[in-house]
Amino acid sequence: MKTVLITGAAGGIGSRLRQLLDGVYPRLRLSDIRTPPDLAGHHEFVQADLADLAQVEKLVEGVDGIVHLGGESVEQSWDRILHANIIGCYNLFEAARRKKVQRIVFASSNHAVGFYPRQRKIGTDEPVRPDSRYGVSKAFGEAIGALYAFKHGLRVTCIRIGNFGDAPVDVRRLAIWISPEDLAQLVRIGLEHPDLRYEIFFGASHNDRAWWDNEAAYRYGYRPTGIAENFAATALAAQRQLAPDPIGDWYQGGPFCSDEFDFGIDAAAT
Ligand code: 15L
Repeated sequence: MKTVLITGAAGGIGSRLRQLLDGVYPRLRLSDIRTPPDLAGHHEFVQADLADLAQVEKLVEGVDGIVHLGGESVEQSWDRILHANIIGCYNLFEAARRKKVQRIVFASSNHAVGFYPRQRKIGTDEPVRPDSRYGVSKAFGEAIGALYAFKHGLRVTCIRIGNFGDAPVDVRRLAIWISPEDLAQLVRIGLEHPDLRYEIFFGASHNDRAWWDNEAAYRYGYRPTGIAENFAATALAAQRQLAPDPIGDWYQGGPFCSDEFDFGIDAAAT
């Protein structure tokens, strides 16, 4: 990989990843709909709206690999999700095909499978169970990734990011936390591993309370260094201050599941 593009480079994850990948690849091209305030002078920055295919084609020209973080990062109206996460994601893959980009790492989310109960351990071969319009857009991204991998020969990695941050801060996040360094490690597997065609990984650190079997990532050499249990005392104390959320506390997606939930509380047993 000589030139790597990061979309969504102004966001929380994008800002950390561009620091962690600085110097790993000869050139980083950064993009977002808005200019990051802390842009380092030696990086190329291209402002682009991913919903405009012509802009995206220009953006990916000359790029070897893409880390696609761009789009809405939480639940939003259908209109906003459609624009940024559905049309934007399609344009990204289609422009990459046209401009012969070799690899895409797609930032999927745990919300693609948020409606699995916490008591059930799942692998990446279970059907999706999105918990929001946002989660549906992530399942769409995984599906379009498979299409472009198997029909057009791109190498695609979808990372179902759990909760990204320096530490897990409550019970849910003790199970799904990923440190910035561990996410960077997974991204590098996606950009570099020679055998990879299409894979879905869970974006999680070494979490003893995990609800996910991340065997696929381990098979490709992932060795997380973040250990959630090191933060357990603080996270459990913080959890005691939170109001109970019977639906959100039952399902893996947490508040994304209880938000707009009108199915009846008895439904929360499957
Ligand atoms: C996500 O997908 C979001 O982008 C992030 O803001 C968090 O809400 C995270 O999931 C989570 O589930 O905690």
